[in-house]
Amino acid sequence: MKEALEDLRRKADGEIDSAKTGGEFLDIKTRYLGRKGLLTDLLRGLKDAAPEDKPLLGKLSNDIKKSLLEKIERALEDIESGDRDKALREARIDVTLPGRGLRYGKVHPVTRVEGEICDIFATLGFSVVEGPEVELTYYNFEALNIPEDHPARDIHDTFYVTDNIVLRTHTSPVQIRTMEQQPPPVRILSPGKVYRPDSDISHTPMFHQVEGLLVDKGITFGDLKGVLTFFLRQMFGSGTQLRFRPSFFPFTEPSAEVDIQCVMCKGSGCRVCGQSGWIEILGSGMVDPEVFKTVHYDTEEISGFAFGLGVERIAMLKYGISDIRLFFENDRRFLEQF
Ligand code: 2U9
Repeated sequence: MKEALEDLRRKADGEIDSAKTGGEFLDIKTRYLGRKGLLTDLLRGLKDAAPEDKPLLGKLSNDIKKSLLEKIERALEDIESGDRDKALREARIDVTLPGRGLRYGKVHPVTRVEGEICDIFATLGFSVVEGPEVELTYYNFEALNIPEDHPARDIHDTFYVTDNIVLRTHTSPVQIRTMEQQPPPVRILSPGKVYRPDSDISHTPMFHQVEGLLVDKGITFGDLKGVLTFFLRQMFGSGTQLRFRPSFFPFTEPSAEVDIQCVMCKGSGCRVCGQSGWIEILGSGMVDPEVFKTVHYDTEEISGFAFGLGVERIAMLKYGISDIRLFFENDRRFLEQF
């Protein structure tokens, strides 16, 4: 039996020496040391050995088992760490490579144009005020002399929250709230989001307005013309030609819409200006005395003018954008151009 054990050790050592892959080593382990393995088989014959040989044979078979196991485990560990080294070598990081460039965010074009508008009026002493976007119908309509049956109050033109609460359709309620709280003179600008149920190439259900209000003793239509001419020439260039057209708004009397000469064709007529050579840019007028009465301003003492403009419309003209919806799609290819 001793020879059989020594034989087995030699054979197994030989196989271990020539094995290469993890699979081959595992196969040797099963074949020699497994439950039905060659060494296990031999050990079954130990019970028939002479009693005086048993301790020696038992020790020898244990030594063989231990030595084979050690060799196989060490070989398997070497293979594993070799695989690890290879994987690490292949996944090597070159720390000298330049990093991927960071993509910086930028101010949204609408926010940028809104800021430019406010900056121009700030040079004329206007200060910015803000107010709620969810507004009472009193401030959005009644206080602005917009009658109960006016089409602007229709559910097709206004988002109603309840019968007397709306999403503001203009920023004018901010001016009413300001006048309620302070006596004249007033020289304010109210920029912000407004809401109207409209959606097409030139309308979105939410857009941005900037409105202005100037109230003092002796304010005339001449002041309105001077301030708006200054603003538009700052915004679109000192040579910009303007025209004031009579119009109507419930909250101003008289009222005027202001056109600038088309920024695309310089007045010769194109698709953008509908061949007229002019583009409507803002609405304005002298504040209607009815509006002053609701805030208890003395219409014998003071007068004022107001104006309103759509920020997206100005941004579209400034940057030559033909569809207002592009501002709100958050497509980086669009936004990165500004
Ligand atoms: C008070 C009194 C009067 C604000 C005004 C306009 C004319 C106007 C439009 C421009 C494009 C709205 O965004 S738009 O569709 N606005 O034409 N807005 S006068 O008049 C006021 C405001 C507040 C107390």
